[in-house]
Amino acid sequence: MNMILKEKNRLDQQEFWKEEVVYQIYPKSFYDSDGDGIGDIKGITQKLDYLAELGVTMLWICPIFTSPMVDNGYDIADYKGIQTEFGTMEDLTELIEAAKAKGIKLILDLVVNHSSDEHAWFQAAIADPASPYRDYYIFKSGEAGNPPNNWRSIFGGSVWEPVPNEDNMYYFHTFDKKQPDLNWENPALRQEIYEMINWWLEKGIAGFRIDSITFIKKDQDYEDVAVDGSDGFGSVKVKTRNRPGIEKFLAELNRETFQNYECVSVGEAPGVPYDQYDQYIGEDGYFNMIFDFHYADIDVENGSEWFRRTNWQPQDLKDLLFKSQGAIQNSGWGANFLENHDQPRSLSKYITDERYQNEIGAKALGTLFFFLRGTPFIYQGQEIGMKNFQRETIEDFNDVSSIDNYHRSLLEGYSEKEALMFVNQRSRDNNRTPFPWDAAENAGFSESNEPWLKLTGDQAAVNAADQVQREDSVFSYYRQMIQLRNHSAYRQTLIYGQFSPLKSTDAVIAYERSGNETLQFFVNLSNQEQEIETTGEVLLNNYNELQMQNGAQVLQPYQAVVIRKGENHD
Ligand code: TEU
Repeated sequence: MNMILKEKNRLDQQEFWKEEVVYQIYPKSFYDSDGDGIGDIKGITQKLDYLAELGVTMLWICPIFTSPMVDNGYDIADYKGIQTEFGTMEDLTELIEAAKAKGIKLILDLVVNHSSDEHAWFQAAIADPASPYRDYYIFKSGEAGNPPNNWRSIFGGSVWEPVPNEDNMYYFHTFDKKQPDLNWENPALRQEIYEMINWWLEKGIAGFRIDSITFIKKDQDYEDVAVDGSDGFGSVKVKTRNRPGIEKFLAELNRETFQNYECVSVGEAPGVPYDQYDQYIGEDGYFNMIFDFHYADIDVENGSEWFRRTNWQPQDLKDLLFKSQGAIQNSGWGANFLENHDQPRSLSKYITDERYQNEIGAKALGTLFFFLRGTPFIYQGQEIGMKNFQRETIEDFNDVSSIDNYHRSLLEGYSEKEALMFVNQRSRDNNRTPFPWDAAENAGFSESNEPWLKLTGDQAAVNAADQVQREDSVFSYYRQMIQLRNHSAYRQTLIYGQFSPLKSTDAVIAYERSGNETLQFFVNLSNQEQEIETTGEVLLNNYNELQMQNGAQVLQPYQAVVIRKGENHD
């Protein structure tokens, strides 16, 4: 009984961050305002009308801080500086103000598992082993001429990099060698991080998405792990992702920063089992919400190894999605997404029949994720139905992990053609291509004809200018979904209503939200007709009609509908 009461209280509890619709911007690829081929902060400010028209209420901007850009800004050299190619602090202040005037808040990306090796702390740490900054990072001696252990970094190769000009000495990096991990065991380092976070919050940003935060605690034994690939290494995740002891760091982080502000904290938290969601997003959780990757990585066995592909079926996605929603609802609040800057395009990933990797498919997927319980996150380009590209050579890729996965695939015995196929399917560059604003040769992204990354090339078919003015476009459908969630009579139900799964055929994902209304959602994830059982008013439909055949309602291939059952009276 107590449990149920607690649940009810949680559901009723209104919070500004539960009501937002977030739009994720990859600044390098959004809009280039100064013609250097690279998107920038002013470019975002100039496109605020587009975002306001879509109806989003919050922007998450991927890292814009001073960086050598080895991992496109996830390698920070100065946490309080702005990368020159993105603009200046004044540009950011101007963006915060201009967005605020349109009712749009801003959150930034907080990357504190690691810094860049060009950060002043790391430079001091390697210049002098006696420096107080030495202990801001993780240094260890090698074993008989080998690195301290056999852990494989997320971007390939050993996690250990020899320290220049020192004998048998290595530093630790979970990701690229230019991203040395910060040593969270050191209280002085932790205090510097908290001070920096508070400094940003004082500047008027609405909060943070917190990068790779489940990696901050490393098993202190640093022992070898089981080898799991032909490269002779074992995944670093085994000993560094969501490990015992992390709870102390995360609770302290929250206590020293987020908790003291009217702000939102969204943790990137792959690897957290559902029975620990209470600690992460429960009443006294470390974060307001977290991203759950259990279903995002359905097509590959392990998020960072793209050659291990799965043969998933819609029923698997349904099971994972329902499990995820159940766990989140039991504990707190979720951050729902189809895409982000690390994932391929959802149309290419989740719609297995290529003929439906079109506007029908994009709207079906939109319906599937947007009305789940939690705050929806839309990734730039998803709202116009962008798809993956096909590159002919590995030379055309920029992303560090694409290049690593290509070589790892070859090492595992796949041919060059197969390796390229894996990378084309999963490359993080798929979602990082310059945004197609119109049908021009450079897609209106930049005055430069040489953007930093090749376009997808299909801007004639998929571009914002066309999408915005066409009533039946994916953009218009997203706008309708946002209107329905945030500005209609169903707002209370769509934001705060209870989630429950509905029974359906294997290929249909069906669920219900109930608050002061009851709404039902049906999404056919197959190219076959599917019968569903429902009655009520159709509020949203990616086809012109919902057909009846032999007394039953039948969804067409990849059809999605939202049905209003009616009002609830207590
Ligand atoms: O990604 C962290 C990370 O672990 C992801 O690779 C995650 O495992 C995967 O998305 C789950 O499928 C973050 C950033 O999002 C990424 O862009 C950075 O490259 C990385 O951290 C390093 O900062």
